[in-house]
Amino acid sequence: MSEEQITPNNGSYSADSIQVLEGLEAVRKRPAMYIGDISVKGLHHLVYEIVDNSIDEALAGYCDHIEVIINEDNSITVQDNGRGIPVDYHEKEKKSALEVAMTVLHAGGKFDKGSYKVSGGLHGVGMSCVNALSTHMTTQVFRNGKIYQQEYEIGKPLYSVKEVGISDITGTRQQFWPDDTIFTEIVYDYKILASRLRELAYLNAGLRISLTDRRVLNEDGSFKSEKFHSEEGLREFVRFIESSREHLINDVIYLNTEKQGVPIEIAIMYNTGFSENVHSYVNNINTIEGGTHLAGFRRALTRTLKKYAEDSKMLEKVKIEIAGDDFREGLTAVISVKVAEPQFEGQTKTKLGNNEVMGAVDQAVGEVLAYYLEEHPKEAKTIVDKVILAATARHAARKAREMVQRKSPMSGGGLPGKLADCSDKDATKCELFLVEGDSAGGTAKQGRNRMFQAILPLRGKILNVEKAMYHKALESEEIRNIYTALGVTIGTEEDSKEANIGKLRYHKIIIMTDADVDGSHIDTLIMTFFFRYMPQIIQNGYLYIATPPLYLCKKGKVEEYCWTDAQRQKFIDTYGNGLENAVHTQRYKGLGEMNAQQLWETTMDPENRMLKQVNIDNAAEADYVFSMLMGEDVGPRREFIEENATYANIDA
Ligand code: 0RA
Repeated sequence: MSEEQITPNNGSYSADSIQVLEGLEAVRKRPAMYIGDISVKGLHHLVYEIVDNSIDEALAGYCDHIEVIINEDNSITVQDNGRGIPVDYHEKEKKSALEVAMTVLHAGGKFDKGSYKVSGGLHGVGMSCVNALSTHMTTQVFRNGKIYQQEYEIGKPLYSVKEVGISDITGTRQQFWPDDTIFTEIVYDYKILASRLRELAYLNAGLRISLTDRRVLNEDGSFKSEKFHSEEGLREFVRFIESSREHLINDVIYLNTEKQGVPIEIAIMYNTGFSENVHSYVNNINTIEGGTHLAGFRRALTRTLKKYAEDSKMLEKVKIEIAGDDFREGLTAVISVKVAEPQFEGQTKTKLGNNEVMGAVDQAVGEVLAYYLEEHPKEAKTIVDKVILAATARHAARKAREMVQRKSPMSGGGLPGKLADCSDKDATKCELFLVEGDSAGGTAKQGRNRMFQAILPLRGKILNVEKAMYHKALESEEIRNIYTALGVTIGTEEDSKEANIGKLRYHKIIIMTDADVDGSHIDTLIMTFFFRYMPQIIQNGYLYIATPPLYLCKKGKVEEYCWTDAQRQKFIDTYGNGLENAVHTQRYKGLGEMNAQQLWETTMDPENRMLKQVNIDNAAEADYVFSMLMGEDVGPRREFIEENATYANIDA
């Protein structure tokens, strides 16, 4: 189809139209520039772009319900009960406001000056991008008692906005079909959408969001569906994250205010654990690299607690220096600020740069925390006691850390004896396999390509860092071996968890364990370790999980590895005949049952292997999941494992 033919408004081929088409072409030529990537992430990002517009309408006070539907054909419908996108005809533009919003890049808000537009996905590129990346899109606006409609193909209107009916509701309804010539994956994942929508519901108290999956029927004939709604906002969010942890104090310290024009909402809890888990958001975007809002929060927390402890003479008998870190052991908090013109910096563009926000957050937290401590002397004492304990433990940890650092390759102490290193020294090419058990480790050492693959066998289960104090973790030999093999120093006093990523000796760290329950447990322990101690490794996409096959199927000369029961059944259906089939399939219960050649072919050879990259879509939810998996409560853990296990049940 030529561009002339689909020019809207009966072929009045204006300069505006050409610009529009060029804009949409740019999006299709470099989609990743606009939506991050063209894989699963980008695919789901399309939904967030559309939902964000409805959230803006909610923040403006005109919308309290957003409905998201995954349709049978993997298209997405988003409907809100806001005012509806304006449809007035623009004399100058020669088209309706709706058409401008749907076809002109960055149009969102152009015709909406006075309003407070702060929401917006990571890339904040608006509905026209989604439109450009969809084979088809239909927009309906419910407004003025009428239903208006326009449809598009790869961003180009099929007709001018028209009335298609009457209605007494208001709102906007969008349906789009992602373009499979753009995206490498076009099947929506319910869990990914649910996780983000749940987060959005917590971040926007009072807003009702529903998600329905029309591809999945419940037993009663209804569609799989969930409703997300939080009246208490961040207070409930922080309780959700903390639900598997033992609380140090029962209260949530909470503030919801505006300072220097910056709306600030913060919820704080303390638990009896040892890690700091602060999740920060700017305009509903998770700022995983932190920034000025986080800095202001930390500054106020340290100053206020320190002053309270000094004024109440609790520090008099304490001989050691108390550092910023000590105030944040066992701290879980969610910080959400709304910034009119956010400046995002950092590697992933999720670090807030606006300086004015630091002072605003500092002031807000200082005031509320000081008031809380004065009003709650019992809780205040409990917190300060924990801070003192943390400082004491930190001194012990420093000794342990110095021991590790003495042994690190940087200081000439050499690599762990169990490590079989690779010969290449270029970290971007090198891989480190963390292998369950000495025996599988031995096989991996024989099977590997020693140019770029290093092997570190781990003895059984590594320490559960979720339950251990920092210096205890550093005393564990397995954990020290991982640190020294990676080549990273363990960090400085102020920011002891920040590994020195620049010194990392491998850019692929691959966890290789048996495909059974114990193996999954070890995967989780190692992931927990990285998530808590070196999150940058996950954020940079350096952490992977190997997937060894479950079966080797043989019939005559034909040999096939199978990763699932379905693949095995297919082999039997193709090559088998009757009952003897089970003699032809060899089940691998562990890595150790494969010889070096088999392990290389199936699990280690970059040409054939399938690696799962570990990434954090939603850090707050990951925080909850890790504490739940590693915590005391059996119920939620079993439920989670039953719902998420992917290995065949080989222990049965
Ligand atoms: C601009 C102005 C008005 C509403 C909207 C935008 C709007 C956009 C979207 C996108 C998805 N849902 C939406 N809901 C509303 C208000 C115009 C008025 O009535 O004064």
